[in-house]
Amino acid sequence: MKKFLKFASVIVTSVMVLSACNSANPALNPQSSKVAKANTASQVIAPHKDLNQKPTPVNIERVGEHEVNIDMTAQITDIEITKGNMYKAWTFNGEAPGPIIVVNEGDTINFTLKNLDPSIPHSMDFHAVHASPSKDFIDIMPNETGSFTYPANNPGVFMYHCGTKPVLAHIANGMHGTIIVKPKDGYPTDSEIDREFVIVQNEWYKYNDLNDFTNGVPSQVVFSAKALKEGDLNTNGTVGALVDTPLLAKVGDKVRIYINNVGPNEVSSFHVVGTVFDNVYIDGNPFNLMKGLQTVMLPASGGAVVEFTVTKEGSYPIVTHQFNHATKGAVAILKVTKDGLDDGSQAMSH
Ligand SMILES: [Cu+2]
Repeated sequence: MKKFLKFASVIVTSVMVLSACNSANPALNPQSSKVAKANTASQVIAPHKDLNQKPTPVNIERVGEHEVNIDMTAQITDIEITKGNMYKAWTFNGEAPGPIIVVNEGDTINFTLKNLDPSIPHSMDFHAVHASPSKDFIDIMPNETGSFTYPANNPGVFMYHCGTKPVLAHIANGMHGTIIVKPKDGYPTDSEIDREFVIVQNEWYKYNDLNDFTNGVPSQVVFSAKALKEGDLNTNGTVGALVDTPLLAKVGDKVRIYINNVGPNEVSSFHVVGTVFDNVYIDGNPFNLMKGLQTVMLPASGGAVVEFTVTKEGSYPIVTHQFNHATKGAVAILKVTKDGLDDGSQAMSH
């Protein structure tokens, strides 16, 4: 038994090292890039062919103590999914995953979707709201605009996505993102937190290939960071983005990460190497507090708030512990230094 355990631990360590290397260097995984590239040329729908719409900043405007206007676009924008490999994504506002939306518990959301796509309808399904799907999540036709009003009465970390048929194609092509509904009394641990980040996990498949979306396995699984405030890192679902530019913290910091798995198909087993989660709020609801977790399971669409303390200097890999997916890109690095600034050291410890 002892022997077996030792063997198992060698295997796990090798897989970790390998996966970290692969994800840090997409050039080591050229096959998946090639596949995506080849398909980009063949399955772009004709009106999208020469389209690469410039990202549109999301407009979030508070118009009352408990009322907020949110204006977003559906648009076609090239997203780099591995170094130099662009995916003509169907997006919200030109980002994939889409821009982070933050509202307060109890807000009424006045939502407007402007569909800049000249050829196909799109829509918006916010998991954070109570709505009539057949009235409030309906298709907006090409070059048209639709407005909807609904309440966000539950705090948490929620997915949003396009709900137009076939939903799988719209999500897998890039129309997904995260909305945080801040609890009206905050989280009980708010005053302890030194740094906050948002990490979103999503998958990429062969370009616009519903058969691959349905029956295949993802060619890339990626983490992106979304900016909570001006100056924060904000990335698309690009393999290696959060290894090349690590998240930063200072020794002793209590770190909070809002996490969301937007899928479309896979589960995430969210884990930070070198620490244990002090607090986990499942789906981001303060009522759902769990203590001392090693890994948080996020179903497709699921979210959580995780909090942990970094006690030593070094690079802490953030992964999905489904290591086939980490190998395909779902790795970020949290670099912890004395002063919380990037000391320029190699991100990966090996
Ligand atoms: Cu859509």
